[in-house]
Amino acid sequence: MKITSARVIVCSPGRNFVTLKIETDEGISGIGDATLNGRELAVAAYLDEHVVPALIGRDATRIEDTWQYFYRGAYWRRGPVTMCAIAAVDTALWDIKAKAAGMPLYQLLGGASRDAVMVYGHANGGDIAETVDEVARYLDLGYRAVRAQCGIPGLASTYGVARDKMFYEPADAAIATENRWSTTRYLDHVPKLFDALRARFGFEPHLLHDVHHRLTPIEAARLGRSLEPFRLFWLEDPTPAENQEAFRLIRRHTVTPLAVGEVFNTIHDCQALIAEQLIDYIRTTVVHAGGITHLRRIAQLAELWQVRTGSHGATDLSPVCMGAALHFDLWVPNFGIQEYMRHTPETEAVFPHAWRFEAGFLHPGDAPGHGVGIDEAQAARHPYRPSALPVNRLEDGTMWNW
Ligand code: KDG
Ligand code: MG
Repeated sequence: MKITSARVIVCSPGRNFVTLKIETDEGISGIGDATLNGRELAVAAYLDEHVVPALIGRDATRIEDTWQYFYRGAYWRRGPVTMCAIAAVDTALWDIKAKAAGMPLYQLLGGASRDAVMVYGHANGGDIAETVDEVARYLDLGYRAVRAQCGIPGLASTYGVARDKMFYEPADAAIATENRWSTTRYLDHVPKLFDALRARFGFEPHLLHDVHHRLTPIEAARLGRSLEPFRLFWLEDPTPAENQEAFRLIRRHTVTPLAVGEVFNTIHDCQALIAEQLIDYIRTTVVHAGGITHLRRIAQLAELWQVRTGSHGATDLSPVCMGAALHFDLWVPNFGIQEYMRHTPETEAVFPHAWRFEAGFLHPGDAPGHGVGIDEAQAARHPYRPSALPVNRLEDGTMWNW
């Protein structure tokens, strides 16, 4: 089966998405997500200039060889732009192979390891009372696991707290908006939030929290310890993880489970964290970590060390990534949880999909392939809009991590 065309489709149905569509001489086509939030056109250009010309005429069934070709062949290994481009090719080729086999992708991977995939939703509010009410809303929708983020007294805005509750979109301006941050205010406030949540809902629902890379290792250790009475499912990205050794310090001080990896793009980024059992959940996902082919390697390394998967699934990961991730999740033996942020109705119209939500779980559906399509006429109605993620400064103006 030969690849006859490969096209990059950029659209913005409420937010930007980059999609690669690969067509073959047997009339079977597949799509892959290549969205890198705030840097979308860099990946689109990488695909157009350096990947698409080399795809034409290749055997669409040689997924592993194609992965190696673009990884080793670039010479400049790793990095988010390269790995997103490789992921898009890889996802589209798995989609094609599964369609050719007449199977849902999870069957090709080895079949279902569970009935459905537990997901967590995002509850957030300007203050504790509002966040508690939002968690209640998610529990009413059937969620078993909810991430809770809350405004911090004295800070005008903070990560994870949205104007539009169901469809949080942080990349909201062509030039990055500037937020202000105070670790002191944050560290004092977060335990109060989880105290209130456990008082209202007890210990049955899983509760999660994302620190979004904002603490130093010792501050992260303090937060982890102060949250222990509230038994979080996980504490995410407590400190920037390019310094993997930092997690040894955090681990020495707390048994709060840790989740890391949404900004990682290869197995090398997480190798020490996994092999030293410094984390409990690895958050790499299909689009940012080289597609199904590479994510499978990461998950299998993690399985050796009893680290479970918890793939990133924010709104900037398109429904195409979500569909592929759900097939992966249904199969992967060491599955933990899947993040699920709902997409807007405009996005859903562009990307019709087979997956379904029921009682806090998602199932990828049984359509052949990954079960997500693209309506190109709908996509054309939503042209690209420049939009950047915010930046963050300390109260004295020092640049900080957003
Ligand atoms: O593009 C950045 C977002 O994907 C990120 O801010 C979301 O941290 C995030 C999460 O856990 O969903
Ligand atoms: Mg996160």
